[in-house]
Amino acid sequence: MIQNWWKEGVIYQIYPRSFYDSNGDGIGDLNGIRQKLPWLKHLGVDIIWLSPVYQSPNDDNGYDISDYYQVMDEFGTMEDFDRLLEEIHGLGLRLVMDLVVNHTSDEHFWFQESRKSKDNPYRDYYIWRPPVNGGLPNNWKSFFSGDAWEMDEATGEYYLHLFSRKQPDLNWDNPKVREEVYQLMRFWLDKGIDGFRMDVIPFISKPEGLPDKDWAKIPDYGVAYANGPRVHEYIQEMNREVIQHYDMMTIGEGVGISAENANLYVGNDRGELNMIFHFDHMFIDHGPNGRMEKKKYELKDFLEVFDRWENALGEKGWGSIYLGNHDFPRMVSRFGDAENFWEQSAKLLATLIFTRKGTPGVYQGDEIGLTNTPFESIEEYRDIEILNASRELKAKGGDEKSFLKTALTQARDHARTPMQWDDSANGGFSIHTPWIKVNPNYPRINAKTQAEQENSIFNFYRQMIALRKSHPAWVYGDTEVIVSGSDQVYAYQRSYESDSFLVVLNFSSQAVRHAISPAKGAVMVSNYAADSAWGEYLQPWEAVIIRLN
Ligand code: ISL
Ligand code: CA
Repeated sequence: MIQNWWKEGVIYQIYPRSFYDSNGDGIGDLNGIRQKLPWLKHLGVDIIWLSPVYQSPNDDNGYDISDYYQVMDEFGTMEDFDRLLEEIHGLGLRLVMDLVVNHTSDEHFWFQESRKSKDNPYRDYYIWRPPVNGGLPNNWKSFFSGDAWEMDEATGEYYLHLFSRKQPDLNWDNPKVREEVYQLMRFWLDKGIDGFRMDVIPFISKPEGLPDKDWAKIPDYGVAYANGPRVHEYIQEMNREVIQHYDMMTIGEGVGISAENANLYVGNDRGELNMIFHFDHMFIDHGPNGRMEKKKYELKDFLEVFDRWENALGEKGWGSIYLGNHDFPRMVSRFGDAENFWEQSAKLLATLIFTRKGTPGVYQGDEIGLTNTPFESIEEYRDIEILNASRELKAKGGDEKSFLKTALTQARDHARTPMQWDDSANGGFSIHTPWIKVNPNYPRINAKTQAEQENSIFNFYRQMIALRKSHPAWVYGDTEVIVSGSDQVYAYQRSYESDSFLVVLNFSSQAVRHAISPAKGAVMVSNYAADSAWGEYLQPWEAVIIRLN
């Protein structure tokens, strides 16, 4: 397997609004990130993925960009950005920016022009359609509730928006749009950034004629909009025009990409992307209408995703392994047992992330075991997705109580509460009241305490990252699944040349007798004390790594 820095590195995602506020306005910023770089260096990660910091009216927290060449005022200046990049590189780290080009903000100059008249030179930068029989052009729905079309009075036509009405979709069939995108990519790459995470990149090509969707047959919105007819043509063109001219990493947000078609995007013979973040495990509890239609699932179905994807990518593709980002509740609350086995389950999930094949991704705060926040009312939420859904529910007269209860485990805002740095006011995130509620557990769960305690989740992450770097088996080794299909135990082996390691995980809050008996081998890592680890029974959420030779 070809060796690359983006296979060997560990990604750390920063959500800038919530990382660290350096100037006391309650909003995280670029200088705040710069001040906290030693934290990332100490943790041992290599690649920072920065959620959008471009100019934006923040309808969707920066995923609605009004100027790709400016930094958001609230986050600082271009000088602050340049200095941040310089210090990141000075520490031997890399910076990957978010590329959000399926849509812009409606406040972007292109859209402001586009909406003026049907013959404006920017008209075809977006997707406009006249009413059909006095109504909507088709039955497409928005991720953020309601229809994907908005009527614009100036010209009496609708524009398409797969996300909010303040996020009009760009028309990628227009070569001028593609050239604009390549130009802005070069602008940031020429500054020296090391790559892009590409927001909903499988959505950029829309089918000819925009036919209605057969919603009854579509498992989720991602599948509905992904993999349009010209998506590969466009990504290959982007690769020829931009990507191949830089030593950079590309990671697509793979909403709607399945294991079966993944290598069309990431196969090393395709000239497209290095890897994608797929969602098969992240959407596992979502119904056809999304996260608020919460679905039960079994552990074996969750774990099977990891095996299936690794097999599908094979030698040609490359994967990513992550359990949380800014769009999902906290991983330990979701996949672990934050109430009863917070520390053990957070460590077990980390073990999975760092020992499977694929580039590991850590979402800010997961390294200290941040949990979901007990939001008390809809007023405490900030995210457009949940606020729109709540408005829609109220209009339909739905059950608000049960909606709020579901939101406690499903809302995106759980990932967006401020990073908890210490036990001072606001978790040490800001001297000002933050833009979003701080999790009240910050006196107990915070970075300072985590760094001080020898056996903390944070120090376990450090240990796992160091381990991953100490043996090529963790990056390039093959995986052999030893135990799967169980509702508790999962075990696999990673091997490379003469190295071989066994990973055993008890994904449950009950002790379980196991039948795994390596002929020989020494415990290298465990999330239990040496005298209680790796006995006849696996302890609740026990994670153990055994060196086999
Ligand atoms: O969170 C979701 C809706 O329930 C996801 O489906 C999400 O919208 C999807 O993964 C796309 O996410 C990305 O693009 C969105 C933005 O809101 C997300 O934050 C971003 O990660 C629109 O730009
Ligand atoms: Ca600030």
